[in-house]
Amino acid sequence: MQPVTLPLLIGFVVMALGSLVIYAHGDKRTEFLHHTQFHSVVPFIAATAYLAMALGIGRLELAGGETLFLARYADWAVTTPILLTGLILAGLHEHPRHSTFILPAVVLDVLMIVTGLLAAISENEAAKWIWFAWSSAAFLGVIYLLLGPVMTAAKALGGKMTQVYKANLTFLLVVWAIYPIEWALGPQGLGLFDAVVDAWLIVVMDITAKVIYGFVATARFKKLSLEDAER
Ligand code: RET
Repeated sequence: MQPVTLPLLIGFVVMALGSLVIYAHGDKRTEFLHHTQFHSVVPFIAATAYLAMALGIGRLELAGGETLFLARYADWAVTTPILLTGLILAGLHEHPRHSTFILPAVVLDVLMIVTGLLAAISENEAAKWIWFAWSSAAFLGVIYLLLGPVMTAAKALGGKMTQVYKANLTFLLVVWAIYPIEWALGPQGLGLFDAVVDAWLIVVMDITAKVIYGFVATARFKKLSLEDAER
């Protein structure tokens, strides 16, 4: 077994169990069930990606000698929009135009992941950092939407759901901000640590962003009454 396989197998097991635990523990009331479903489906998708990576599917050998896992970016491209949609729906549940807030956030988020992949596979140093900057610009767009327009609309709706939005948003922003920093320092970027350290760091980040965040986020809904959901 290659050293990089261990964190990938651990990722598979923790994500698979995390998905079950979040579903079992999550709120099943109709008004909150979609949050429980979102947060249990996210680690299920990640478990699938970790299984594929552990089994060696979608490994790309780059010109610089590093290995890139395509499944990682495929996982992020699908799961981060689900996480964002869940977060925005917590803030804007009863808002008549919540989808107009979700769409631009999801589009920017997918662009962030796709251009992050382009940065990772760019052989030219300048091109790599141009794509990194472009991906970061999309990330800043997502942050702006969450802290600006979505926050304003959530505050106008008021109620305990807005408190849940604020708490989940803080957790999400802190964890997500680590990804570009880790990427820039790791083998895809400045190369300050190797692929095995990279895989360990990412599995810890992914478990925090998906399983711990998902558990905490769904647990917060359990404390709410149905009136809180209706505002
Ligand atoms: C990359 C590199 C290019 C610059 C930026 C990035 C941001 C990635 C983020 C990923 C979040 C992933 C999550 C996964 C698990 O749930 C692509 C690393 C800005 C924010 C939350």
